[in-house]
Amino acid sequence: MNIALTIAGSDPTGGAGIQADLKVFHRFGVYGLSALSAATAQNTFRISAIERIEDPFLYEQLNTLLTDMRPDALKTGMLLSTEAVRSVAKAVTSYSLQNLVVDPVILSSTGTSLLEKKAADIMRDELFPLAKVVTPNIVEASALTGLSVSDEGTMEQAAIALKRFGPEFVIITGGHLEDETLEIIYDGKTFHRLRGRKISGEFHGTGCAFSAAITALLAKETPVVDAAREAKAFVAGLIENSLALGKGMKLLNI
Ligand code: PXL
Repeated sequence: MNIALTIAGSDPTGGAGIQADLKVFHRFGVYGLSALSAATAQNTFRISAIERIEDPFLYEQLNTLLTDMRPDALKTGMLLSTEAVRSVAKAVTSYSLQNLVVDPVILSSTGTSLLEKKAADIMRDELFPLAKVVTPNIVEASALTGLSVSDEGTMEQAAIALKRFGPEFVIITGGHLEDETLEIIYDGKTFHRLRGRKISGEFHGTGCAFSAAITALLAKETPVVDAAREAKAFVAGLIENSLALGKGMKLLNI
């Protein structure tokens, strides 16, 4: 059985974070491993507190897992701190891990910071070079490049800028654009564009589900562009079937 690893924060709603990633891996028939990088207290409308996983406990989790099992692909979500970013880079390098998907989670959908400012720069400079795929949304792409990313042209500019940091593929997700959804995939030579119909509403965890689906598909040796296309269709299905279980954002029915 193929194995995927998520290194991410806990989201008690199950809509995002490590819980969502594991559910997505399961849906794709991939065995899910997980290492916790932070914990949040949250519901569907707010994050009330964040707890750190103090260094070196994240590395301890990774080292112990990886001396035993080898994931075919892995992803990062909320990492919170510089120390966590560096622990992931160290594990990926020490164990020569392949198929790293970096979802540079910077802000929650409710606006809480999930990555310290300095850690965002370190992630871009030290983790992006090790990545097969990075999946910033337009807000994250803006923070990581200093560009104001808001349309197809600026998404392309940001993809070119982020490719220079060394990932094999940059996928900028544009679910937050005005009237359509657009993902731009860039491999340093060619742009691929995935367009979709925008479904109105506030959905929690779409970025996590998208990057987790790509990770699961990479674990099964799917090529990146095919994986992105399939992941997008998967997330669109989750959005269509989303659940209003709480008082705030809708939860994906993973
Ligand atoms: O959707 C980004 C995200 C990732 N990881 C955790 C989160 C959130 C958003 O709330 O809580 C743990």
